[in-house]
Amino acid sequence: MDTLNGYSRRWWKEAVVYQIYPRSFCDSNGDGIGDLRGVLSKLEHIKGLGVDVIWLSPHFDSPNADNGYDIRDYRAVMAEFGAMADFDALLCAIHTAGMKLIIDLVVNHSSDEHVWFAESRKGPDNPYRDYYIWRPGRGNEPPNNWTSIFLGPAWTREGDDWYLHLFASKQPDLNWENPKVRHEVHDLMRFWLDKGVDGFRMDVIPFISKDQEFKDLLADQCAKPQFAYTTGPKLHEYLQEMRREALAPYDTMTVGEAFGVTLDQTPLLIDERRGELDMIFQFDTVEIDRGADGRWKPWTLPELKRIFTRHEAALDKHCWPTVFFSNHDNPRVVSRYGDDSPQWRIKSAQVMATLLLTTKGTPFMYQGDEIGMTNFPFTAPEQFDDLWTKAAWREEVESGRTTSEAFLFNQNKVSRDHARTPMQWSDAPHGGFTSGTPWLAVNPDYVEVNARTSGALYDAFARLIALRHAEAALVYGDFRDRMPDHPHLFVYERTIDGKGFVVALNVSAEDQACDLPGDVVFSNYGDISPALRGWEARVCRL
Ligand code: TEU
Ligand code: CA
Repeated sequence: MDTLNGYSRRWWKEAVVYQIYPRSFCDSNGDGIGDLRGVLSKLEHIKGLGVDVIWLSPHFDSPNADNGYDIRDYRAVMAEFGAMADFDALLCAIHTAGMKLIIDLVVNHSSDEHVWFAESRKGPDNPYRDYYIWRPGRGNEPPNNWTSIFLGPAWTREGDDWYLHLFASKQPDLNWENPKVRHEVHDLMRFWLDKGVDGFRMDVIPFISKDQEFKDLLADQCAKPQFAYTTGPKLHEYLQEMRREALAPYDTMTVGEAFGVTLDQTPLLIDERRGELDMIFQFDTVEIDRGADGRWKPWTLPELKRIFTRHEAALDKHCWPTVFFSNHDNPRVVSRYGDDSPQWRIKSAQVMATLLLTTKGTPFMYQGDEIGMTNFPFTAPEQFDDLWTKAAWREEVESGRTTSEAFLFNQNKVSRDHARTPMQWSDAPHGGFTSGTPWLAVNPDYVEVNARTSGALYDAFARLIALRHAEAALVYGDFRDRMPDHPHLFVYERTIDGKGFVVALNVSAEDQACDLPGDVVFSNYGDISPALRGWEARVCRL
């Protein structure tokens, strides 16, 4: 097998992935909702970055309790997004443009409006009863103390029994213990693979196996139950079966959303000799600003840098990491890790782009990163769409435990809706996203922040992606942090047998002295100075 620096060479290790949240990307018909024709109309914008793979967030028929992460029919396209013919046309155009498409596999749970659940809830004798997880309560109390990630009990009562939902009550968990359920999943995977999709991003996949004892969470597990929900006894058996039964005949890439998986557990999911997943998303970079209670907390650069060193040490050459700072569940990169003031917005977003694209692991960028979109300035609870935020409002504010000011302060830091406001294509009304009324308000900064004003950032992405594609050391090279304790500089090497690059990032607005080689292959400043200037990014050949 072809190897480089001890790694097996794979197309998905060398790829850069661009995530689309279709609802908010581009609306082609003026109904205020992004759609597949809209995506098709913007393929040149994506292709121009040089990305290799598009990941499409759920495009399936759904009542949208959680914007498509609650699927009613796994084989149908969401009506607002178009028809199957639009999906086929999009897939064909993506392949013609030399890119690949991965889709979202959301099979820990379905919608409660899925026909399986409509049957299942009819009663204990229904043939679909065992497609979901029903248990008797403890008197009038739920079967155990498990809580939903979206707050409140993870069980809802219907008749004498309760059904399990680790997310919203409209997202009942599928019963993977039932072989019929597993066959259904393999079957629907083959349905999309036979159409030609190139793989899957798997939603909360480590939650699929449940310990059948359904024991109570211990007191110290309750604040972050995700770490308990990923330890089901048959997880690895199910993933190996999925690889054999569904994926094996196809040339795919898979990436599991590993919410609640520790770094120690990671090789069990991605070691290539085990035949489970190709990659997972590890949550440490995006949880750097979350406290033990899940609320926002300040973070420091040395903490962020340590994550990269930890990954390098924990994952051997049979494992392949991912890098991401954004997705549809997170605030905007530039507001969170950079400086979204007019003076530094582009430069600091370029620094984060440089980190994303020159460190170890397959990089995942999210729509709007390339134009430096910022967090939305939320001022009132009615502005939020996310069901999680609405649940938090009820649980925290309506109960009197938190003031609305404190709630808004925190949500302005952490809300998932920051990522979900529509793409800002131009300074036309609603940022050029729609000719109608957008389903979620466009960020009011669209006049200054849009695809037309942010070319310098888009170009930096394109140059960095081209560089990564040209230089094997930026993909397969070892990672070494040169100054782990420096509070403002992130300076690291990417080398194979001592040859490669040093990347220097100034994560501050002030000049920072730094000794670097003179052979500069990327810079976000027009000239080279002895010190690194505010939010300067430089890549030098060693
Ligand atoms: O996310 C899992 C999930 O729990 C995240 O929302 C996580 O809590 C958050 O990123 C922490 O900051 C997946 C999807 O990505 C999300 O959009 C869905 O709402 C959820 O599963 C349920 O399907
Ligand atoms: Ca539309």
